Amino acid sequence: MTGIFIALGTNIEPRYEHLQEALRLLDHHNDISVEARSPIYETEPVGYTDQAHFLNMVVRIETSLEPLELLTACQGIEQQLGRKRSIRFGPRTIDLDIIMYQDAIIQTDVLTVPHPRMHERAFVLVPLKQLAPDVSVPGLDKTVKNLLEVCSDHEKKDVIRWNKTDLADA
Ligand code: PH2
Ligand code: MG
Ligand code: MG
Repeated sequence: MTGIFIALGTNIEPRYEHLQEALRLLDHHNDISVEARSPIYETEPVGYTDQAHFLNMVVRIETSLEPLELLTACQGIEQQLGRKRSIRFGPRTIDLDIIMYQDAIIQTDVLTVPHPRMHERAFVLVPLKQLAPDVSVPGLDKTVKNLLEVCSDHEKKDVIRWNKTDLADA
């Protein structure tokens, strides 16, 4: 069984609180339970680089929601946390991306699963590997571990374990 995985990212303070609140709202949703969570990582922004560092993590959930229903639930949580969509790939209070939904391969205007850029993003693969190193990514037929092996060292060094105690340095 592949599992259902959601990647979380935030780069607007208070970042840790945004992660906590998103996890709370996910788990309190009637049809979603958070089964496992990765450690938190502090990561260099990818894509649009002139922005603050992110905190990223991945969770494995169980849900009776279909993928598009799950997308709606995730967007609802993003909105509750006050997300405003302006710059593509730009700063965000919270981003919840469905990265895998069991063995599903989905391509619609609003949702692509597995996430189309997950295979090249160390900020997704590093936390995902903590939960599911040997899961094969649908459509790519490579495991998470394999994908991370071919990810550039440059990308990987930009993903660093973060602890709540690091808040003291902020
Ligand atoms: N999300 C993006 C764009 N760039 N970079 C990092 N490090 N982490 C993210 O979550 C992230 C990003 C678009 O969703
Ligand atoms: Mg995203
Ligand atoms: Mg998103």
